[in-house]
Amino acid sequence: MVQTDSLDPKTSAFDLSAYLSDRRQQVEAAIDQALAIQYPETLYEAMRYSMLAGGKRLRPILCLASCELAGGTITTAMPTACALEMIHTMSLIHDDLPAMDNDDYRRGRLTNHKVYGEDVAILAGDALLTYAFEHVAAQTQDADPERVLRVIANLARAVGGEGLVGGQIVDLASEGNPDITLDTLTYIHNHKTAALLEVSVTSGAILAGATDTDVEQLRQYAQRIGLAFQIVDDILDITATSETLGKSAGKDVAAQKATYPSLWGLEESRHQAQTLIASAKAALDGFGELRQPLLAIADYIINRTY
Ligand code: GRG
Repeated sequence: MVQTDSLDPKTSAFDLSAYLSDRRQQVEAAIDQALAIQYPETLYEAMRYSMLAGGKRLRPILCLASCELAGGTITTAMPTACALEMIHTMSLIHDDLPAMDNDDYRRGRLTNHKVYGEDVAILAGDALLTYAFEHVAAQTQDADPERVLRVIANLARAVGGEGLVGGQIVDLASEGNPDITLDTLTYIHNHKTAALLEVSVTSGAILAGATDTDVEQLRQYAQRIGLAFQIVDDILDITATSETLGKSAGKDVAAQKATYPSLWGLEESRHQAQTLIASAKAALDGFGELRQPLLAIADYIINRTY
């Protein structure tokens, strides 16, 4: 539901910042509870260190919003929302390792391996990944088991060789080659970034029992915001500071990575991202008032500063 406390009392317009702040609080409380395990101490400390380090919580919020859009509840979607953040966070932990992007800062603090060592960071990532699936299977309430099974299968596909892992390996193989084609760059980002955003949106809708047609419309929305999100990420790597980003800025140029700005320039990259956001919003035509959060999140993606 679009809650009345997300409406600006003066204008009755949708108040995205109140909405995001409310959903972030709910997601963080659920993550805190899901990870309230004490032993083995170092493992859970490392998992909680990265999971509770802030972050925009975009993937869980998209999942909750699309579940509500399709007539479901926050309670039904919350275990999947938390699982999405566990998978996203484990991918950040592994991405920051010396064997991958080799980064010292993430979400404004030292990376997981800098604090706990590479061995523990790898295992904390592994534990988050596997726990994510257990959490969806064991904790989802008030949803037909067939829907839960579909969500688990879609999640696995979005994360594996046809998703994040596939995108990451092509990305690693392309490093130091600023001449890769637009098709390769788009493959990398559709898999590394857009796949998880896509499954965040479709999972919420599937759990709520949305029709196949509605799930497809939402998939169109998600694919477009997913690619726009990455174009903006590439732009921010050039235009923002490390302090604002909470991670090292300027890494793409330093690693001689092909990016959208390196292929198109900054202005054309902004234009392409704006076009994608407009067509993402158009994909929601016909969903009525409950599409307000997803429309506002699309605008947030293009206007974000970190
Ligand atoms: C998933 C099994 C498995 C392994 C990981 C390392 C790897 C394989 C994939 C890399 C995926 C990756 C790091 C993609 C980048 C996605 C991206 C744009 C992250 C930044 O997302 P934000 O801005 O971050 O939403 P916050 O911190 O706000 O959550």
